[in-house]
Amino acid sequence: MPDLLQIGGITDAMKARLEAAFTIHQLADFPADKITHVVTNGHDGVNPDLMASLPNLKVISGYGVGYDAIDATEAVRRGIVVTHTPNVLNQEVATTAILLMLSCYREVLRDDAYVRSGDWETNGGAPLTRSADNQTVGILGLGRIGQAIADKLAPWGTNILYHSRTKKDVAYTYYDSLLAMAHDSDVIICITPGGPSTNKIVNAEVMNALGSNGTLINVSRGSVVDETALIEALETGALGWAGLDVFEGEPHVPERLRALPNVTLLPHVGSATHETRTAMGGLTVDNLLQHLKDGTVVTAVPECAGM
Ligand code: A2R
Repeated sequence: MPDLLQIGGITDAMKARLEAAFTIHQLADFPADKITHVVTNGHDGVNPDLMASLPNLKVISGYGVGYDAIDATEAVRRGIVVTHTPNVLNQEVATTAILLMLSCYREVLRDDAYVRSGDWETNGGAPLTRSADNQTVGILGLGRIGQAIADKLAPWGTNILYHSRTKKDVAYTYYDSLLAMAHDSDVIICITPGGPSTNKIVNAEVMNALGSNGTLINVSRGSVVDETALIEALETGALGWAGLDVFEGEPHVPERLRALPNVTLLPHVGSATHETRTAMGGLTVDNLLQHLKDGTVVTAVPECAGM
């Protein structure tokens, strides 16, 4: 059987299908020259030294849509196909983005604490919150997931703006400047890929433009937001609220961020439901098994599309 290197965790269902087709090796001990396939995830990816040490590697199958932890250009140069799991997680990540937005607007964490502490009984009704209806939401990255977010927000009477590198054929308002979009938005939702081109593009200037009544939601990658500037803006009130599923040095989250009352923090669970992870795991394995069968894959990353 061909040899597969497993990086990070996989589900029992993935393991069962992979074991039937491959000899699975773990990072602690693997025969570098025999490995032809790798299964990994968006967080761990494949580091450059490891890629260089696997002379017979043919496929890297990523469990997740983001592949910024894999150097796809270098993989192409080495003749390695990289795959990911687009589309099957669009709805789930969109739900997570909206969950964070609603949590910020309706102060879900504050009010939950209000009930649990007994304050409701002692002090009476909780302070009022803000309506999430009829807001202007700027989507940073109107791709597959960004579009799903826009679709889910439409029934809320939302005015949708978006910024991406290219204008799309959609009815929403395009901004070629993120800063200008931030000026005009009540909420910014980040859903671009990570990597050098988006590194810290949500900077202090963008947060100031979003303003003290503004809300920043990040379900993309921690690297997209300047986290130090974010903490500063939230502490001073230059930015009103933040809902974050991803962090610069995750799973480490700075103490100053954890101490803030105006944030909702999630442990990178954008796609983490049983249903969606089952679909993602299925596609991750399909890519590997199809390659064994006929040398093709189901969902190559764009850089590898022509291989
Ligand atoms: O390249 P464009 O114009 O199609 O825009 C893409 C946009 N984008 C950017 N926008 C502004 N500045 C950039 N430097 C930049 N780079 C990319 O992000 C596109 O609208 C969007 C990405 O959409 P998709 O490729 O369809 O990705 P998907 O499946 O929506 O997932 C987005 C990310 C993943 O890479 C993970 O990091 C995360 O969501 O789960």
